[in-house]
Amino acid sequence: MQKEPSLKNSPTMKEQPLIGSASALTQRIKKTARAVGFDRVGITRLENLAGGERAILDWVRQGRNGAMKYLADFRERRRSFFDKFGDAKSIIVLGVNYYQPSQKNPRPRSRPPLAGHIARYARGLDYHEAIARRHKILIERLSVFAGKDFHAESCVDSRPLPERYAAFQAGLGFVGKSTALLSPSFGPWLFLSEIVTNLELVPDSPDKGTCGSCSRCQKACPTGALDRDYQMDARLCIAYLTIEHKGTVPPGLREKIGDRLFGCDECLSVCPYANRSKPASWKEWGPSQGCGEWLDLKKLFGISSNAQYEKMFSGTALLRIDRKKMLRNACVVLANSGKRAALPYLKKALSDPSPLVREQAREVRLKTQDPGLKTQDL
Ligand code: B12
Ligand code: SF4
Ligand code: SF4
Repeated sequence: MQKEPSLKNSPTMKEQPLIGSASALTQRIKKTARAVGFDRVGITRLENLAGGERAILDWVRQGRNGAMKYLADFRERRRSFFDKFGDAKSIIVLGVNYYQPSQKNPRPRSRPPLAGHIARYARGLDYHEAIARRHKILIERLSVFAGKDFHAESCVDSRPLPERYAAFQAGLGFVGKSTALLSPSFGPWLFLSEIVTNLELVPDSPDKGTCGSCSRCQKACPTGALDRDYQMDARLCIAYLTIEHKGTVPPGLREKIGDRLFGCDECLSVCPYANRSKPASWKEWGPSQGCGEWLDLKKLFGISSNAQYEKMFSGTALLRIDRKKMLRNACVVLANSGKRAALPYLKKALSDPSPLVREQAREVRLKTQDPGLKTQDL
């Protein structure tokens, strides 16, 4: 497990400011980023993002963003971010491997009898926080040698940047038909983030990889969300339905969610590039951190308030949603389990304080794996 670097270990001010070419500065930045713990680092220029920005606008025009308003507002958010920044020139694109092998038979984290599956990216600690902490260290270190006018902004997920496109341009990998950025070294299991800066750096070349004739992800997607090459309809994606979607899960999609309680990894797991995975080195994604692969649905129904939910999942990405959305998802997974043991929890959900949970419990129907179970049992 890699030791987390600290500000204390950073180079001292005794170190001389670098006087040299953009190429030497670029190399030094890359070396520093690797020392801070980033598995992949590449450089692109602001003007190289135009293709990715157009793709987002076009995608939103087709309504494929569903209710994700922050993507509908992309153009305005981008303008405001870069106007405020002023002289942005280069983008340092960083990749962090988050792959953890599925635990075979761990105790006490084995699969509970009524369990919901958590996508790999959310099993450890919240990646936004973990990556932002390392960005802070990296920016501090860069400011020692990058010159007195150095200016940088940290971007993890929420800034108006097409992160996959930026990573493709910076040579970290290529965008597959699943829409994921596939790294030749780590497959699809890379978190992406960027440091936007006013430094003149030497850009890398875009990655040349392709999917070829493969279409495994499109065939494996349970809901048909990958209906076009390199583009998804987010309204159908289980990651969207379990995290971003606000109402009850529409019939027809509910059943396809299966046991997925938070996010979905199907299109990533079937990808041939997934075989390139290596266990992550950041302790934040280690097996002793976060919530792990399975959540006990019975325990979820014991959470009576948002405050209790926040306390239970503090520091994890599960706080991207609140208690009511988590219990909505749990109702869907319970119903999909088709198990008689699910009934008491669905009955409890019918009188939950949240209208969303009550509504979802009413809408779901237990699958009839057990011939004795009838809809009226609810
Ligand atoms: C909104 C969003 C979602 C939405 C929509 C996803 C989507 N495919 O658009 C939902 C909620 C469904 C989602 C799901 C997931 N997400 Co998400 N998401 C984002 C977010 C915030 C914005 C993405 C966006 O703008 N989408 C709009 C589309 C149009 O843009 P795009 O996918 O970025 O790129 C398109 C174009 O640029 C163009 N393109 C780019 N390069 C190239 C090259 C060529 C040759 C071509 C033809 C096209 C092309 O095609 C791409 C696909 O349409 C980003 C962070 C960010 N700021 O970028 C994270 C991000 C994309 N998500 C991420 C992750 C981890 C996930 C999940 C794996 C989580 C999970 N397990 O449940 C799933 C993966 C599902 C999937 N197959 O994409 C990572 C992806 C890392 C990686 N290695 O790819 C990101 C980058 C977050 C991060 N900081 O690491 N996500
Ligand atoms: S994350 Fe799941 S639902 Fe979404 S596109 Fe991939 S396989 Fe389909
Ligand atoms: S599964 Fe095949 S088509 Fe899909 S992203 Fe991976 S290589 Fe590309």
